[in-house]
Amino acid sequence: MKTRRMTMAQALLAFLKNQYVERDGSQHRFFAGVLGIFGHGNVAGIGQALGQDHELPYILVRNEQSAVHMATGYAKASNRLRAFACTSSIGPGATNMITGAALATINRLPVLLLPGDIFARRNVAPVLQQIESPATQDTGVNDCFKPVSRYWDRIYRPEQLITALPEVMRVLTSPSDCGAVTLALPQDVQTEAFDYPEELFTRRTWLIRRGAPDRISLDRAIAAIRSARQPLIIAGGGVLMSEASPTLATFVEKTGIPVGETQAGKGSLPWNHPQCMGAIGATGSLASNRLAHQADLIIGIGTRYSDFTSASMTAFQNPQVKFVNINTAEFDAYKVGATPVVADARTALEELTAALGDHRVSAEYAAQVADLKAKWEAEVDRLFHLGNAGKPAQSEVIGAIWEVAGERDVLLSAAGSHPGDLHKLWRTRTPNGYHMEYGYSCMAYEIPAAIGAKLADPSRDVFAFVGDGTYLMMPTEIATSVQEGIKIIIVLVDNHGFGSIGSLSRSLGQEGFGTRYRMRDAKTGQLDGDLIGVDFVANARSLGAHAVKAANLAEFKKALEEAKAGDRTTVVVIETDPSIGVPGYESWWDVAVAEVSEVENVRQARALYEEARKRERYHL
Ligand SMILES: Cc1ncc(C[n+]2csc(CCOP(=O)(O)OP(=O)(O)O)c2C)c(N)n1
Ligand SMILES: [Mg+2]
Repeated sequence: MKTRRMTMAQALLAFLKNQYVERDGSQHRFFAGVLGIFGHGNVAGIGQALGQDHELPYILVRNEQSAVHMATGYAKASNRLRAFACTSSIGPGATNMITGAALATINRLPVLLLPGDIFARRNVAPVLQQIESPATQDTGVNDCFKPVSRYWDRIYRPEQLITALPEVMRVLTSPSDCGAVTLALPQDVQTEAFDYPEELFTRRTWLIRRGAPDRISLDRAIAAIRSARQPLIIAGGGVLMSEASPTLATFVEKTGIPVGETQAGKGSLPWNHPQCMGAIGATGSLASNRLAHQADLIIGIGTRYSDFTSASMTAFQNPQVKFVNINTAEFDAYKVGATPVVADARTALEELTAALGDHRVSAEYAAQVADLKAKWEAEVDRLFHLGNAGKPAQSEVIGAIWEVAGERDVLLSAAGSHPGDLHKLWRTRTPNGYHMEYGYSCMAYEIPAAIGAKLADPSRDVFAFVGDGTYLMMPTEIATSVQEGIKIIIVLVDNHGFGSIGSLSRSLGQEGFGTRYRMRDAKTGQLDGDLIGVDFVANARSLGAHAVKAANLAEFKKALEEAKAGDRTTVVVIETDPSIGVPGYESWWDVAVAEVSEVENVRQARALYEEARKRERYHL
């Protein structure tokens, strides 16, 4: 057997750069590079290997958590066909990645995490940053990655890499098991040499399967669709990951079945497609939510049925409602007592289209769908142009971005009050033009993920929509975007605190306690003094961005146009009036209210809550 003598870290990178994927006949390299920060736990191993071979580019970031977000944003924008690896030192560098790992796994997106680990040799323990256990020497902080990873391994001996790496690739390229993969790399083992088989470094291509549905499941799905009077499709992220948008459009044009979109599935159809009813669920449109309430058949495609999608199990009120779920993951296909169709979205839709022939929904149902669509678009137009005197409403800010954004531009966000507003209002023009991380809804995803999305497709402008809270949590990857010359456009909506959690708190009778960015008042002892008033423009400039504050919508649009025309990362700050929210549309989200309280408002909120919960249903 021909072998090559290399350190474990050198062998790992030599393997990664030779991994390719194939879907629909085209092949390309899977790993775009390595993101990270060096410390004593990886500098001599992975750091040395990256330094001597530059084939896989290395990007130095500011925070390990944001390295993972950047990688995840990249993978999402690449429909899981490409990924990054992330390297960290041991201890805090490693544990900084745990939030990112959870986010990637929840969203079923591939990232490879390579945290450094304590000495396998043990004789010098406890080493710097080692957590000790009196019960065992076989534990460390990297064990915390286990519940947030789809595959987890620790490489105690250099040869263990040979059997671990195929598992790593199987999971990262799996349409059903995809998520974060963690290989914990003890700092001494990274540097140890071994005679690796040459075969480990030959080019290997992983087929991204398009699984076909089995005949019996498909027949049952066809029968369910044929007998349904008011069917509704829920398009989830799986539609986009499968690149099934054109197939879905053909299917719904032929059958007339309307489509509601989840956060991850938004943009499955262009906004102005006649069957596109917009967002569904707790942050859904009136059109989708009305149709969901009455539907006798829900066809869930690539959806996890999160509580935002099911409106905490209140969305589907027809006593006869049935479900058909098309999903690559058996786990999701079986949810809500559905007829499971375990298959790739595009393949299943092609087969359904062929099998259904000229089957169409009734003229009466088609008329209701068209009417709801027209009313909903009029509502979006209204919210885009409220003509609010004083500070603009957030819906007007969204409208202004939409009017400036080009056909293929990307709107990206994750947490705050705007994900709900954007889910309802953003008019997605092209697949992947709406990039919302709403599995983990993690503040601080936005800026690094926007860099990742831009890296995935530099031909599209990426607008990262962030609240003042999110910005203050992690603005620092702006420096990375400047370092790499990767332009992103950051829209910073300043409403002086947590608009989202503030209004949630008020709806629970709690008066927004602890959600405003105000000084502690000496008299009251509470955070109800003057506004803190952070200078966001100065902050963004200090990190290297071009930054402006817009006083009104006209200035805001001008600043966005300049940002689009320019080549520098730009932050555009605008203050909004938090008192003008986007309404809810016959939907609900279950957040439990205190059962007993001294406060009358809380008691009232609890009474309403108990009433609303009565609509929650089991679908078995
Ligand atoms: C990392 C993280 N911490 C806490 C939360 C809970 N949370 C959701 S939205 C929000 C407030 C966000 O404030 P901001 O970015 O200003 O947006 P706004 O709500 O004002 O629109 C918080 C604290 C979260 N989603 N992520
Ligand atoms: Mg805010």
